[in-house]
Amino acid sequence: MILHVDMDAFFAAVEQRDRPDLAGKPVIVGADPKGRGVVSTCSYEARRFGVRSAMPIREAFRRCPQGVFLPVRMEQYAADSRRIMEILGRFTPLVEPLSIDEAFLDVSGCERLFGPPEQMAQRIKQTILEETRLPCSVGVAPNKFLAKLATELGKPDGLTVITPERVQEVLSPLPVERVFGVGRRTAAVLESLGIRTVGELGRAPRAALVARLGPAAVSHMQDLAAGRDDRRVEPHRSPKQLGSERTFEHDVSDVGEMRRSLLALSGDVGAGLRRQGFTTIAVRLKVRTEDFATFTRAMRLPRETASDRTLYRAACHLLDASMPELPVRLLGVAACELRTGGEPVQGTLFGPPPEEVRAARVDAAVDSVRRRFGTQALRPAALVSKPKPPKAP
Ligand code: TTP
Ligand code: MG
Repeated sequence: MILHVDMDAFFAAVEQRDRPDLAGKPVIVGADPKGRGVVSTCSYEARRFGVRSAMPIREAFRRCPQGVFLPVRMEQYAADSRRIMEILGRFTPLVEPLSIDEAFLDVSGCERLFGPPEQMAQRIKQTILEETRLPCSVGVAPNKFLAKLATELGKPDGLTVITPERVQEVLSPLPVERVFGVGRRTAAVLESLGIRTVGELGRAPRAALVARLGPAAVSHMQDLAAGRDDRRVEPHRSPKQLGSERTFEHDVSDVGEMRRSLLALSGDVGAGLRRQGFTTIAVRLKVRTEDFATFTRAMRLPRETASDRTLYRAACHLLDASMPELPVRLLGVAACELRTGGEPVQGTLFGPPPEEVRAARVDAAVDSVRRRFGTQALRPAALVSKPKPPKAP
């Protein structure tokens, strides 16, 4: 049996816990409501007004002007996340964190210690609530896909069990979009074939689907539609990527300004990699243009790196190679193929080239200054804003 745990309205719930006056109120966490960023998440009270994650924050303000808008306090959420993952680890070592607020647990064989899975799920919910004062939802099912689905069906504050006998009964009536990997475009193709529910998808003749969607996608979808999913819980999987992105105050057409932004973003990503002991072998650039069209471009690097400068160079290269339609609204840089336990960069005969060694030394020095004096203490000169020209006498 697999158990899936996902915190309810995570960032917003942390804010409501830390400020009891916000309990029961529409709380929206994200960017400045007058600015150009997006909603990270919102409380269930705000969801009644149609506010959703990733919605432009101004749209959220239009839908819910009485909402309480708060900035993201990532360090606090990360601290709560660590506590939650630690609690889960007391129940089984087979915990696979999926994101900051969600994890799979393989609970096969835990019955002797914690009773049947449903009882264990109840204890997990209760322990998390007692120790962090945050609500979560739990799903219990024979595999990952169904466990995550069970969590979603029960939200918020849910505990949903899908037993093997109930799989078809639960799956059949659901819209096809609930199947992982079926996005809007695939759903439209399926609809044109008269397929709207998971049950219809499971029964549809394979050949007709393959002609429109290709064999790999169809096998995947029909497996899930039948409730088949044999992915294991992988406890020691490291995160796949680490990125940073920024929405500009004003749409930007100036390439110099875009590069300065890439320099800052690469610095964030590099510092994050080094802090967590990762390197990356690939870099991805994300660009969102004025009309909200979003695209990404990635490249592999000749060798693993955690250096700001190497990340920055790759990001610039990707920007030059894919000059987007201007103006640009958002830029993001991500290290997208992380490695752990990489060799420390050394100047050996067959080691990395001298400029990489120098860059690593600079990064290490910068990191140690920032640890002592804060992240703003040292920045590339290009990012230090010029002093305002003196006023005319
Ligand atoms: P989710 O678990 O997707 O959402 P949630 O916990 O806020 O709400 P629920 O699970 O009850 O539906 O994401 C976890 C956190 O990740 C969320 O609190 C904020 C952050 N997040 C973003 O910053 N941007 C996003 O687009 C999404 C989906 C989440
Ligand atoms: Mg959640």
